[in-house]
Amino acid sequence: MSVHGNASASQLSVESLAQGLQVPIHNTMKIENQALLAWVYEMAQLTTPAAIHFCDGSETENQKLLDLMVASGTLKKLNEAKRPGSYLACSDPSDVARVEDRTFICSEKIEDAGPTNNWMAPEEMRATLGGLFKGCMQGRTMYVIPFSMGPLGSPISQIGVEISDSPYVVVNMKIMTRMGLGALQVLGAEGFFVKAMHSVGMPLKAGQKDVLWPCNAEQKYIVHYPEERAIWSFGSGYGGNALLGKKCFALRIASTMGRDEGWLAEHMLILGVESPNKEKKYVTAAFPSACGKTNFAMLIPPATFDGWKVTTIGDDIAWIKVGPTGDMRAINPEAGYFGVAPGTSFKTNPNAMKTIAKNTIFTNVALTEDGDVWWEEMTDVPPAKLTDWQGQAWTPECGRKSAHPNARFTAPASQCPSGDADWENPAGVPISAMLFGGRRAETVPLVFQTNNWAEGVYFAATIGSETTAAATGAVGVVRRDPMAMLPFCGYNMGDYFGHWLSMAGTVKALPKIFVVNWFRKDENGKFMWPGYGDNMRVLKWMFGRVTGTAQAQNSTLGAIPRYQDLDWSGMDFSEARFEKLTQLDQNKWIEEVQSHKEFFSKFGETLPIEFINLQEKTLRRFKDGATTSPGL
Ligand code: TSX
Ligand code: MN
Repeated sequence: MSVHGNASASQLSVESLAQGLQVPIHNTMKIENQALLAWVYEMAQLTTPAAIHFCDGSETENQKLLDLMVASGTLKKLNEAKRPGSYLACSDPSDVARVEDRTFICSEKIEDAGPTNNWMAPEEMRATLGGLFKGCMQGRTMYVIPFSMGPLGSPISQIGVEISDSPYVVVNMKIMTRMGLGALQVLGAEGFFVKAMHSVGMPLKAGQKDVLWPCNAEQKYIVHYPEERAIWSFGSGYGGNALLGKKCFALRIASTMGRDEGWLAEHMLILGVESPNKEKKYVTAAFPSACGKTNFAMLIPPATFDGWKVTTIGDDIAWIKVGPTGDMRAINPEAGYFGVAPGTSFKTNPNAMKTIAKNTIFTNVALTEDGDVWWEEMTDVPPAKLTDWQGQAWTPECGRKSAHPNARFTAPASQCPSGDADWENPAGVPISAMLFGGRRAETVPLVFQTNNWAEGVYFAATIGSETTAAATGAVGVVRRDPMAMLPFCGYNMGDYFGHWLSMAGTVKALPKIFVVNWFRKDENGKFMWPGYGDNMRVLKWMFGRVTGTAQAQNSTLGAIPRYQDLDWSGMDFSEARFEKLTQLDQNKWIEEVQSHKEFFSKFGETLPIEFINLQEKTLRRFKDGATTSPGL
């Protein structure tokens, strides 16, 4: 029987699927969406699972799956007194991070993927994946996971359905998205959904014993069909490779939807800043990896900032649409935090530590003797004995890291103490400012406000971080990461820059754009700015720029605060040091702007002409020794 035969003579249902496929279906429910049922039918025929489970998203279902994985050894239950409702998963050592070299954008035309994405012709990729997925769920349960990215029913939200053979994926999607019956209800009989197909790529022959972390060491593919709005992921069970609502959908597919429909899907945190007189402004911020996005999203102001509050909407992704009044409205499409554990501590991020105090899934961290978790820099003094992420005995003297550097926590956003009252507002929050920054030891000042939208977009497109020895061997080379979207833009980044510029034509109240750099170093190689909570001083200045109360001086780049423009309460930071932290070195900036041209050259024809003009104008200003810029 095929889905076009008997089953389609009448309406498809979960029961008719079970009948047609001759596969047991756990957890039957009424599903009206015929396109969904037909797709599940087709995918089950392709992958031949031993059973199908339609996820309802209930607490009962969640606990059953957690118990199942504890019984199989995939999860360890943590000490209920110390870390209630929490679990530890340790992955295969070959499956610990996103695989960018195995990530593909399979648009019909190669130009639509652009110079920064891997591309393969859709037909060719379909043939490859058809072979890999054939029978790949043998001996496993196929989970059908309906989810909403964004609050249920919000006009900014989108529905997806992930099919996966990993119960670990289900329990993570339960935290990271609005998963289950609620999403199905929003989908309804006719609704559109993004198809997200996932397999760990390790079928089990009859009688074959499973491993603790199934994956495919030889073959990994993270594939996007932007025109079809479809995702196919094979061979990995980890993070963004497997939790397809996050990077694959909410960034790569959604950025393409945004291009087509006039909105933005961005790799940005969203936070609220509230003043003592309860005035509130929302800002987004894009930083490349290892800049502390989650820390900034959950920032706690210095004790002397009486009445100032920072509240968290999200730490990773923002979907931004033009609101009814012409402002930019942002939602966090996620419902949880999938954060890097190492480096997270009560010193660096108390709000994150409280968020992960319970109901959290940890992946690749170390296990303490009393059944709790630990990772590097969580405490000043490491425990005397641990079991490391690979299950080996660990002591502080052993010379190895106890947690994998990319170890993660998956925790419900609802548990974040700094959570904004409107973090689930279906209308989103109005964005007044957008911040862009990277790790730059030199050249880039602590902060500047760009002169206008186009110049802001230009500088956002040139942000980046200096490489460390570990990454490339070459130290101090700037690796540019436009809008922190280099690995996450689902289409040609030249077109993406053009899309950003075009927002000026549709948004009445454009956010102010700021460039920040928390990582400038002095001649001794020491960080000049203490960062963390003290970044509130910069946030307060930006708040003032938005509300019209903060002063600045004009510079070659835009508006830069003078010493007296920042609130220094409770802090000892000399004016001379601030001058050094914000000064623009003419020669370094000539080099910097010249290197923008080189970077932009890779985008060829698709690069907006405005960028070329701005590059030339900015370079001219620095070469002329101008200390001001027009247009503010
Ligand atoms: O997250 C960071 N932020 C943003 C916080 C709101 N980090 C950690 C980055 C790696 C994930 C930072 N590191 C920040 C920062 O603002 N700044 C720095 C650099 C720095 C590191 C240590 C010190 C100071 C600055 N220590 C002392 O000053 C004692
Ligand atoms: Mn991210």
